[in-house]
Amino acid sequence: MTNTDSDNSREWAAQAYALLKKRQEEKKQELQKEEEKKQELQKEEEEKKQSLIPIANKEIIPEPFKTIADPELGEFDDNFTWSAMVLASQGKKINQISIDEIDWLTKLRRGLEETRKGIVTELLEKLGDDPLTPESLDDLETLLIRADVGIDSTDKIISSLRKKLNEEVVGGEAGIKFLKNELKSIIDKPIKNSGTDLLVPQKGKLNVWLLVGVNGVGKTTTLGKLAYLSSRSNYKTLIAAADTFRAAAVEQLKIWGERSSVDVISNQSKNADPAAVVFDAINSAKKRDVDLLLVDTAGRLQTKNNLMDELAKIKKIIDKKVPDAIIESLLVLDASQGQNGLKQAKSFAKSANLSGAIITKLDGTSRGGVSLAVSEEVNLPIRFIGAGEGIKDLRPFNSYEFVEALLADK
Ligand SMILES: Nc1nc2c(ncn2[C@@H]2O[C@H](COP(=O)(O)OP(=O)(O)O)[C@@H](O)[C@H]2O)c(=O)[nH]1
Ligand SMILES: [Mg+2]
Repeated sequence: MTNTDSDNSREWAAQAYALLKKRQEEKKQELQKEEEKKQELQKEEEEKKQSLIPIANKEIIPEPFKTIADPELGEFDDNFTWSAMVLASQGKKINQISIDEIDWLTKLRRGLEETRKGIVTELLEKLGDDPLTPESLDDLETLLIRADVGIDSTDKIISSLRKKLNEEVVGGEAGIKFLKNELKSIIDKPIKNSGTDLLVPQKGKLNVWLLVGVNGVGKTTTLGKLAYLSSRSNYKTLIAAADTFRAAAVEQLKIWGERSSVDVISNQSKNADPAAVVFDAINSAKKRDVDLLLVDTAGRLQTKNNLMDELAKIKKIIDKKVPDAIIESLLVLDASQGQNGLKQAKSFAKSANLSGAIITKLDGTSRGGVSLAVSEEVNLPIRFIGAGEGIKDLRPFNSYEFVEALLADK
């Protein structure tokens, strides 16, 4: 972005902020009116009942259905301006942006702060106003490796920067811009190769998304967030609780299911067969004309072979019962595990026939660079990213936004 662009965008951001603020005020007033009306009606009902029914028979009024609150519009600050600028530079119009989007970008940028500090801030501080030199490239190499970008990606980035340095003088800002393009092309490659820019359920078919990965990386949480995204986008959604090894897993899923009004198919008996749960879930999905079936799986690393056998068995059942189902096997990776996560990804990729990755816990890690390594070294398209424990803290992956957040200059 040039200076003039950024001045225009600031002006644009201010207009967007004013519009969102106005919309929020209007919505609040509407909600207040509705609430007043509801209370009046309830009062009338109450009075009617009191006069007709003896006290002992009085019905308990059910608690109002809890909806997920919209985020509040924050201050018109640097976070808002940056997020609005990122949206504007992707061609969004003022009336097309939402508080949700601003909220998410703010969260992503904040989450990647540690990784960013380790790369950009240090590099720019060292450079000052000087252009890049071969020595500063050595520094950058160390910084990228430290941020878990991985050796292959780092080599690629440094050698193309070196080539550029041989041809022309590259200042700090131009260097960052070049770096952004390099990172983006590394992340975009497996996405382009997959032929699908954005992973969404195909209408008219049963889509089955299997979430796989080792214990604790965030499979169940991610599945809950996906159920919310999917049902909110009007896809008929169902959850299969096929992690039958953890007693608490089913309960955990039911809570997530309730939050987004998505049913959970489970089998409470001890040591139930995960494939049997999937079998039941497929039957239900067919009966209900479900668009997307989300399958939670167990992640015991120590019995990896069993795990792989189980996954194969699950896939076999789906193939047999719904031959035209679209199966996605998504590896869930915890960004904070850095190179360890990368090792897991490689071992899963060898035996589990994966079609994509979901990176979680990008909030507050200094190892966010591992996303690059997953793209370059495991060749998996990143489909979603998670940056928090809330139901809205997961979004479809957007490489432009990710790289902008990773290398923002502040
Ligand atoms: N900060 C943060 N925590 C997360 C995120 N995703 C999951 N978690 C937490 O990670 C822990 C393990 O998650 P869980 O879904 O049970 O992992 P599973 O064993 O793979 O199913 C829980 O405490 C989650 O709240 C995320 O994006 N950010
Ligand atoms: Mg789990």
